[in-house]
Order: sequence, then structure tokens, then C-alpha cells
Amino acid sequence: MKRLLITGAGGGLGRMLRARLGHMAETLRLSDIAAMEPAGPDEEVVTCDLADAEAVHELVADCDGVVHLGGVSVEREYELIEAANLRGVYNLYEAARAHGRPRIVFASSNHVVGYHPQTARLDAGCSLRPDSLYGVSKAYGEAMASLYHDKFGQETAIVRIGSCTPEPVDWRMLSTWFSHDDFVSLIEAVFRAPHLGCPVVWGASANDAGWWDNAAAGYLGWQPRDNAAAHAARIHRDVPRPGPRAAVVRFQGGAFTDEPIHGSRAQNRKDKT
Ligand code: NAI
Ligand code: 15L
Repeated sequence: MKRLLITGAGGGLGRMLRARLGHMAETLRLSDIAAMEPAGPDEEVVTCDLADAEAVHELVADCDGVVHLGGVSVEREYELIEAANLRGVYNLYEAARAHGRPRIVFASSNHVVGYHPQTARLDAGCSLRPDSLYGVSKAYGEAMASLYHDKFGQETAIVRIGSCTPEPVDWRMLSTWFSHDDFVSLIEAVFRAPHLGCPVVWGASANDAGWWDNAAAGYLGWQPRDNAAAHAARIHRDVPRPGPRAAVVRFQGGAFTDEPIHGSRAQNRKDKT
């Protein structure tokens, strides 16, 4: 590729991928609304609010691929989520449509299925059970990817990321962990594939305790290599086991199922009475 755009480049995963995807394009274009390190060689740094349609249109120009990480990444008030994750995603897909449909990796989340119990084994066709407004916004992003694929042939890898951290740090992550190496190799496979389409890919390592079946995306030829089981002894020893009624052991989305609806008028009215 000549130019690969990474949105959300100032965030946790954005900073990791900035350091690791340079080999994929002559130029990395890095964007965020927040501060970023200045551009290094073969980099462009662009401050851009995803909610600003004009700015996103300019951002996507001349890009051959997009890794879309930008947005609100946890549960927040609806208005914050709406600007970045709803309007922002619409702006991105409209810009991509206007600029030759660069292939997109869309950072979706396990929280689109967070209310499925941990006893369920899910494949790409499972029903959505979002656990938060954040999860709903990612489901909207997935639907947008599907719409622009069916209507305009826009290709997207919808990656339902589990927990992408250097190492798993709690009991739930024995199932949800997605190593940095495995995320990088998935992005490489997505841009290498002769045909992508619009698959749902579970962004998880090859965890012995995993919940998600990636058979439907097998044609990408991607094989995760890491396994949270290699860290199980440390977690069993150092991290207290949650009780059987705790959300973190009942639901796939863990603690997100315990979140209130932030800024809820209904809740505020209830609190006053
Ligand atoms: P993060 O919160 O560290 O990074 C997100 C970045 O998006 C931030 O730098 C933020 O400034 C930027 N952003 C927010 N609103 C924006 C706006 N209106 N315009 C432009 N930029 C805006 O999140 P992280 O952990 O790096 O995750 C990256 C993506 O992956 C997010 O979309 C997140 O939802 C998704 N994801 C991450 C997981 C993980 O384990 N880290 C798990 C599942 C999904
Ligand atoms: C996510 O979607 C979040 O962005 C991340 O911060 C983690 O909470 C992750 O899911 C997870 O479920 O561990």
C-alpha cells in the first residue's frame, strides 16, 4: 500500500499499531482528536474529529487502507458515544465511498455480544446481545460496514476484539485475550487476502478457554498463535477468583453488564422520587 490510515492512533492500540504496521505501507497516516507524538519518517499526523464530516473526507483521501480504531472505547454518556461511534462511523464510510473504497479494518468489540452467558459458544452468525450503549454503537458500526458492502462493494473486516493487552491479567481474559502479535498478524492477513468481503472475525488469540469460533473467516488464512493458557498459572495464583454470581464470570461482556446507562434521564428522575 502507498498510504495506510490508522484512526485512534493516539490511543492504546493505536500507539501499539503505529509502532508495528510501518512495513505495510510507504506512509502511515495517523489521526486522532487527542495529542499524538510528532510525525516520524514516512508518517503523517493529522488531528481530526471523527464527528466532522468535512475533516474525515479529507483524512481518507489518498488512503489505500484504513485501520479504524478511533472512537469512545468504553461505556459513556450517549451523546459522547453518538458523536464518535455513530456519526464518526457514518462519516468514515461516506469518505471511503468517495475515495475509491479503501479496505477497512473496523475495531468492533466483544461487547456487541456481552449479554451472552459465558457458557455459550458463539460463531459469526450468532445473535447480537450488546451489554452497553458502547456495545450498541459497535453493533451500529458493524451494520454500517454490512450496508456499504452490500450497496457499494466496500470491503471491511469487522473485528470483534476481545481484550487486546500485552498479557491477560484476569480470569475473564483467559477466554477473551487477544495478543498484540495476533492482532498485527490479523491485520496483515486482511490486507493480503485477494478477496475480503465483509466478514466478522473474532479478535481473540487461540485461547484454550475461548468462547468464539472463527471458522467462517477461515478463508483469510489467519491463525492466531498465542494462548492465554500460558498465563493461567500466574492468574490462578495472583488474582482472586470472582464469586459465581459476579458479572465477570456470568456474562461474556463481564463488568460492562454492571454499568448503568450514564446520564440517563430515567435514572435521574427515579433518583429524585
Ligand atoms: P482508546 O480509548 O485508547 O483509543 C481510542 C482513541 O480514539 C483515543 O485516542 C481517542 O482520543 C480517539 N477518539 C475518541 N473520540 C474521537 C473522535 N470523536 N474523533 C477522533 N478520535 C477520537 O481505545 P483502544 O483500547 O486503543 O481501542 C481502540 C479501538 O478498539 C476502539 O474503537 C475500541 O472500542 C476497540 N476495542 C478495543 C479493545 C481493547 O481490548 N483495547 C477491545 C474491543 C474493542
Ligand atoms: C472493549 O471493548 C474495551 O475497549 C476495552 O477497554 C476492554 O474493556 C475490552 O473491551 C474487554 O472487554 O476486555
